[in-house]
Amino acid sequence: MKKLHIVSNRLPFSIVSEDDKFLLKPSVGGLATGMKSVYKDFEGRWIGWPGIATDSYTVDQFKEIEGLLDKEGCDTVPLTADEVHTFYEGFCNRTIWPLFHYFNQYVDYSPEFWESYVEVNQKFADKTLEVVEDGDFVWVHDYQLMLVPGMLKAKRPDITIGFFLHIPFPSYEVFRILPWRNELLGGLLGADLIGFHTYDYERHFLSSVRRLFGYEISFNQIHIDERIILADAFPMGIDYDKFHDSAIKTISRPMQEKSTLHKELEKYFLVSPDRKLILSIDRLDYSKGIPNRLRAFEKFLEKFPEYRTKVTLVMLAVPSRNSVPQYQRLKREVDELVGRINGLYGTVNYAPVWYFYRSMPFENLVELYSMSDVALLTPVRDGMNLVAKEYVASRTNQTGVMIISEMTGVVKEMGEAIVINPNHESQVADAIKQALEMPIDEQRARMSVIQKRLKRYDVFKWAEQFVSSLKRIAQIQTDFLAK
Ligand code: ADQ
Repeated sequence: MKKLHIVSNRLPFSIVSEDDKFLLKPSVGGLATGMKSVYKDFEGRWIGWPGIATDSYTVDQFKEIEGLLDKEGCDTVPLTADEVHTFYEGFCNRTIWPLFHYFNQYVDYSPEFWESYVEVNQKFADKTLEVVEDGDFVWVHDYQLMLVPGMLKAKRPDITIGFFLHIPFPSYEVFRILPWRNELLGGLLGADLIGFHTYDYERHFLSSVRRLFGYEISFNQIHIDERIILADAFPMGIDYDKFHDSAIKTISRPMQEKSTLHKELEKYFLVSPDRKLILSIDRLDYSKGIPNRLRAFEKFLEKFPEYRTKVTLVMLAVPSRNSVPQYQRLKREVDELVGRINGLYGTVNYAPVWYFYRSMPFENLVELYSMSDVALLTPVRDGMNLVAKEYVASRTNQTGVMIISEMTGVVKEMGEAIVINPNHESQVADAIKQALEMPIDEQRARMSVIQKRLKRYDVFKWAEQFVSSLKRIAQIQTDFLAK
């Protein structure tokens, strides 16, 4: 039987040590959920990095960790602390991430970062080559591993390779800035199927292929000698039922069983029943437009004083990439803005912004989603944005209003939301007022349409459709060669 193997930067487990023993903690992220449904069916392996540097452990300790992962169907790509610095923090997060999110001014073009990217991608490819057998399928994920498809294809033309990019593919005028653009594109073209969240990213990619390499492209197929490569859009979904069912449980739980957070939120509404909550949740990343959002909320309080003391912005930011200077600066900027708004508009028993700089357990996330009247998501650039989908899935009574940036991938599936330009502060301020005043019937009419759409195309469907396209391209290729 042909197998399907997954290759991603991170394995779907993190390593924890307890009483001198190592334990694996499964990841609960969207990718892990979606992938588990496909790779178990195909008896494949998951190849990736376990998130720890080899030099922090003894040889025996690392072997023990590899053994644990092996039992879970995972093959480990070991990385040293130096490689984590130059490959992951370097080329991935200081070169590709800012460039692909249109933050030109943040891009670091250090050649040593690039060299490390090539070496580490080769490590991932070599580990995958140890695992694959004749005619297997391999699904490579994301911007950390764009050279892997080319490295695999060069050694094993018989395998069928899929690649999915979780971040935007920028327009050609931005992509061309990168000194190693041809190498990256060449690496991607080792794949037989290249997937993006949206048709726009696919179009940008095809345009770069045409302009840089001049290959023949018909519709979404690229022809290179005897090969046919397919580019397509697969908007990633979430585990809709998991969020929806948890939200139902959360709401129906008796008071004594409610979490501390839930009780605190209920107290907030007790003070005055016409109080409203606006929610925002993201990693603390400059692509997420957090300062813009705070400035727009400040503008809203300034423009519409009747809402002061009545509306609170609950802002959750997960610490992210702390070693990169731009992230440290962003953290300071956000701290200052929150301080300024709370200083200006706060009272003894009212804080306009509740700011949490930490990760939250799943249960609390669902509580916040189900208790917030408005979700305010203002990325200046975002491949998809799963938070928007999680909010929608958690609205069990179909009320709630989504304000979403037009620069996200998810906006394509949310025409019924209030769509804003995140750089237009007064437009966002007006959108907040519109959301707070939207009649319940209108909220329900809009929300129910989005819910139906997201329930139908969940993360399982997403994975299933990618894999069936991968099989289809393998067949198209075989038929083409047989002619
Ligand atoms: P991210 O940039 O990480 O993902 P997103 O899609 O919003 O962005 O996913 C974030 C996830 O983290 C969500 O599932 C959310 O619930 C969780 N999360 C956020 N804040 C949290 C907190 N404080 N506590 C706990 N959990 C929290 C990248 C791309 C996106 C793309 C995804 C998937 O940048 O554009 O949607 O991959 O392809």
